[in-house]
Amino acid sequence: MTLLNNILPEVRRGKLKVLLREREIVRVLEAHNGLSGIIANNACIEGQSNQVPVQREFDAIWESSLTDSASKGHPDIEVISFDSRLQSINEILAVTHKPMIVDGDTGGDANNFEYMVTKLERAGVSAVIIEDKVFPKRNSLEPGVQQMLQEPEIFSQKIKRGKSAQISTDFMIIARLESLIAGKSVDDALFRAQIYLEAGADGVMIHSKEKDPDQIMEFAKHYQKMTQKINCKKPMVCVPTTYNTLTEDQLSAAGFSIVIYANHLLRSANKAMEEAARTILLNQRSFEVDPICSPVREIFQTVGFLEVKEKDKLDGNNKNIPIIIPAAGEDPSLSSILKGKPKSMFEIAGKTLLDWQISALNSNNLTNITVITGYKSRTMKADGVTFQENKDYKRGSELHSLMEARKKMTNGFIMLYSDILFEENIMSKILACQEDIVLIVDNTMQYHAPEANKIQDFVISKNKHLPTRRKISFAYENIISKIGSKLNPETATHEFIGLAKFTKTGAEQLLQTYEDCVKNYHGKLQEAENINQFKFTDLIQEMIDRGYVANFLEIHKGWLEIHSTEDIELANHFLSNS
Ligand code: SPV
Ligand code: MG
Repeated sequence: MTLLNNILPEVRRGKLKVLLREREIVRVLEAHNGLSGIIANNACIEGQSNQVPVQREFDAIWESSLTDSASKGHPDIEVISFDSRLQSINEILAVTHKPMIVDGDTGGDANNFEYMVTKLERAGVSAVIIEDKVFPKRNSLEPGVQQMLQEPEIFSQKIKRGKSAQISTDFMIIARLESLIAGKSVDDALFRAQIYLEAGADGVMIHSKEKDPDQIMEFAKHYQKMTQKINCKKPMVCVPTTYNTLTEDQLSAAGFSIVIYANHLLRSANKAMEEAARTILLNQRSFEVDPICSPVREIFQTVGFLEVKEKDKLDGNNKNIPIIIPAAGEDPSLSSILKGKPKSMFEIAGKTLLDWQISALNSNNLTNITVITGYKSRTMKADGVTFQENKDYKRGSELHSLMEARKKMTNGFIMLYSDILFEENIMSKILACQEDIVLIVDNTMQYHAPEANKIQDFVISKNKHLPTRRKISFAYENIISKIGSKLNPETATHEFIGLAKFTKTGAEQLLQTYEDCVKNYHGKLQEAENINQFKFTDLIQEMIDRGYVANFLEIHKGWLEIHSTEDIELANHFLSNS
């Protein structure tokens, strides 16, 4: 079941009347189960008409007695119970959002029909069509079958009872004229049509099994006159299964408001199934049948399995995804303030920088936090985190500290610089990203003069999108082409804030690239003079150069890097008031 087409019954029910007001002709396609329902609901073609782009789709769904019965392996003789029909109807309603017209066969007797009306109306069906034959009816298309018409008075009484049983004004009861099917005249059909309309029918359906549309067209012509005469303009429905050379435009011009393609999904599936079965028998393998089969993945797509997979992936990715905070280095630029403490232990507004980070993570249900320590390792304290020491922190960059926790990265992780404060919603935004590698970047850097002595990680986006207030950036544009602290700030589009997420695949790519660089490179690499100085941003640039895609998620506020006394003052001010 796909949740894409979710709609409440009362919202769907009224849609047919709206369509009848708005469209020249309402185009309806048969469905007999959930899958065919999704196909009827979602089928769409796009093209051009007089240089104007057009989109064409079906407006509504026909729940056919012929195809519902046939899909259950039964003949169309009212042998399938209404409960079983209702099950198919609900199956289709559950996965579609377009209005549905139900083929109600004869509707049973007046009492049966009242129950049918209330159940269909409550389910969200927009209309039921009942035919003026005697129960149990026989399908109309087969020649040589004896067709028993119902007395018009008895049938109109059933219509009246149905109309009085419905609650909403949305629901329609359409009377189906079987005169031509039973070998009677156009006049008989017209005579009955008038009686049924006067009994309260919301429209009529004229049926024929002839290839030649003459009788149907004649009926249509006289129907217009008759409805004018009795001042009762109600929609006319046709089912051009046999006279199918007429186009929708021709039918509309003849006065039809609804055209029903009544059995085509079942018939086409039946033909393909027969052929597939025979082809396998013939070849004793299924290879030859592939061209007439949808790929399994297409079915998965149709029924929402790929959507489920993505959601699982997202949940799985984010379910307590490990957070790794490399906090091993010393920051000599703030030594006078830090007074020998690691920066993470510096107190701002009554809490350490690390505790502020932990709170923002915990409020996003992220509790699997590893902090890589180095400088003054033993003074690092916080509840609810794992400390892991990088004894060799002095020899290398923050990247090598990060890699101390590589065992925790394999199923995906988030890397967070130890010196940034951020609002909780930034973390929820990155959690919602589906790309394999996502770096959070700020797009306001060009409004600030570069700070002296501050090392900033600049980013150039692939499309060099310079942010302006009105610009919308689309997901596919959010790709990093360059990253590094030595890029010219004037050509940079963003600044990396020190927060990045890797899925399982992203982490695999990162680790592979890192290991390859450590093993094979000793001299200068990206902006680093040697492998010891190889930074996180160098590794990302190396990955980009190797063809991996690093995406970015753009923000313009909600974070602060603690780098100077001004930053500390600012943070104190904001956090004291928060
Ligand atoms: C159906 O689709 O079940 C119909 C139309 O009633 S027909 O089969 O042409 O009678
Ligand atoms: Mg039928």
